Formats: sequence, structure tokens, C-alpha cells
Amino acid sequence: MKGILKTTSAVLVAAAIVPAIWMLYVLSARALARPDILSFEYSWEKEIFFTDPIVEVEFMAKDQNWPKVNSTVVRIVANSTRYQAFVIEPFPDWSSFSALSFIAASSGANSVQATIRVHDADHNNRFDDRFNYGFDLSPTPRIFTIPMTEIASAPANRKMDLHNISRIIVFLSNTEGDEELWLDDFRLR
Ligand SMILES: [Ca+2]
Repeated sequence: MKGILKTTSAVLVAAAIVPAIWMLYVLSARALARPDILSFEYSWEKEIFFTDPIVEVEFMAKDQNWPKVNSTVVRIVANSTRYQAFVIEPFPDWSSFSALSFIAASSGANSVQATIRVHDADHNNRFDDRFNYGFDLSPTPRIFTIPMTEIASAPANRKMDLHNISRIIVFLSNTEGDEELWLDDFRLR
């Protein structure tokens, strides 16, 4: 009995430590990957993004007709007309970079309207206190590049804190509910 208890508690301790070590590894890998934010090439990256449960997400290797050769990308399928979001928690210090870029395309036949937003740790959840950019996607992939000056000056009453960026969110709103899009290669330049 004593032996079983000992084993059980060792397992419990290990169960607590392993996720903590894994998250330390993720934070380290996220920092070392700079200026790459999210490439969909590494398993640790799954810890730095999440989606609304109503969004379907799948990974797929792109070998042609994509700006980046042999790249794994994520495909997002909307299944509701409600607000649907893909949320990234990037490394926070963007202060030494001049732009944010990413690759996107619609993965179905129809064009897709999406919005990307960026906010910092001080964000108050008001629309005019964050960076927002609406964009149209067609089946032809595009590299979007957003100057850091636009992100920095986006909040109405203050400067964005580029040392403490908190989240990038790509979202769909007022949709038909059947949108499909590809995302890839979020990075700073
Ligand atoms: Ca990729």
C-alpha cells in the first residue's frame, strides 16, 4: 500500500512538472524563433494559438502555388455566422521590428473578408484601443505586410506598447458561415 502511494504521488508530481517544463520549453522556443511568430512547422507552436471551439482547424502541407515552398499551413473553416477567431499569443517584444507580415488566401472558391487585430498588455478591449485591419482573401495567396508604425499609432489615446504585445487575432464576423481560409508564416520584419 505504501509503495502504491509513493508511486502515485511520484506520478502526480511528474504530471505537474512535465507541463511546467513543456511550457518553459515553449516560451524559450517562441523567443528563439524570432522574428518568426507562427509558421505551423513545429509542435510547440500549438501552445501559442487557439481558436473558438466553433472553428474547424486543420494542418496541410503546401507544395505548390504558395509563396513559401514546402510550407505547412493552417486551414480554417467557418461553420457559423457568429464571430469566429483564430488567436495567437506571440513573443511580446516587437520594439526592434518594422513590420508584421503573414500569408493568407481563401481555401474555397469564394472570397473571404477577414480582420486582423493586434493589441498590447494594456488593452482595454475597446475598438479604438487596438490595431484593426480588414482584408479580402481570394484563392490566390497574398503576403500581407503591416508597417509597425501603423500598429504603434493605432490606439486613439496612447501609443501601443511594442515591448508588450499580447495577442494577434484573425477573425471573421458577419460571415455567410461557409468561409474557408489558409493562414501561414506570421512573422516580424
Ligand atoms: Ca508554414
